[in-house]
Amino acid sequence: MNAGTVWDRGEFEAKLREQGAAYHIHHAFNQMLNTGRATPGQIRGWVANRYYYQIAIPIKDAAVLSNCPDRAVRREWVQRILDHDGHGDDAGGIEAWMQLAAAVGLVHEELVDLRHVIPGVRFAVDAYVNFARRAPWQEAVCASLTELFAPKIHKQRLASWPEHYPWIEPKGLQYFRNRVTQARRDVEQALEVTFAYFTTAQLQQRALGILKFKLDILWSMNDAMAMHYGVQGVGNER
Ligand code: AHQ
Repeated sequence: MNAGTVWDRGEFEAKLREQGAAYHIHHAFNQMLNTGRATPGQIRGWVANRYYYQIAIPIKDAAVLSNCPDRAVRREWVQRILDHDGHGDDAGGIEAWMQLAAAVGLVHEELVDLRHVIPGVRFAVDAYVNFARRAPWQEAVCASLTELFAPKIHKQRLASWPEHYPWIEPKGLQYFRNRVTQARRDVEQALEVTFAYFTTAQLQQRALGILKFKLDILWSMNDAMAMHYGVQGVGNER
């Protein structure tokens, strides 16, 4: 607890980064995926369920924009929507996720009709979108800071999937390649907003609680997928 004292930027960022211990890279389902123990069925289930998260991100980001009166912030934040929906010649991240789905053997129809999305994933994703709709826009920005930890998980997939899952066409992994740099850029803006808004000891504790909420969203998505598709391997230390 920082009862009374306000952390400076460095201390505050360090406290945010400490929360990485609860990031879903440590979840048994993700560890199974990234250590080559997943079956094609489990990988297809993960891709189909994470598609629901991916198509929710632009909706979530549009909710942030709709609550944000600051034009300078909106000018930067809007890039997130373009990254996913596409813009000009860039087909965008949702299209890249469709390439991933095709590469793991999902038929386009069964991906986009969401037939494989399990209740726990749907509820967790909807909780994130609804949070962004009703919370102060700065709190929704803070929630995106789970991306502090995202480059590592994308790089982990890029390093391990080709070796463990040679049956997945390499171009299917383009989404992960794109996100390594996009996540880093996203985090820069989200940290600036967070440092500028969460300026008291109490607000900084609120920021940690918001990040924990989003970490729990990602964690519970993996819990639901582990229950539904099974998970072989290590337990879930958190
Ligand atoms: O592909 C991901 C993505 O576009 C985003 C946007 C961001 C947000 O606004 O909350 N978070 C996020 C994440 C993506 N991929 C996840 C993964 O494990 O592939 C990680 C996730 C995140 O760390 O929040």
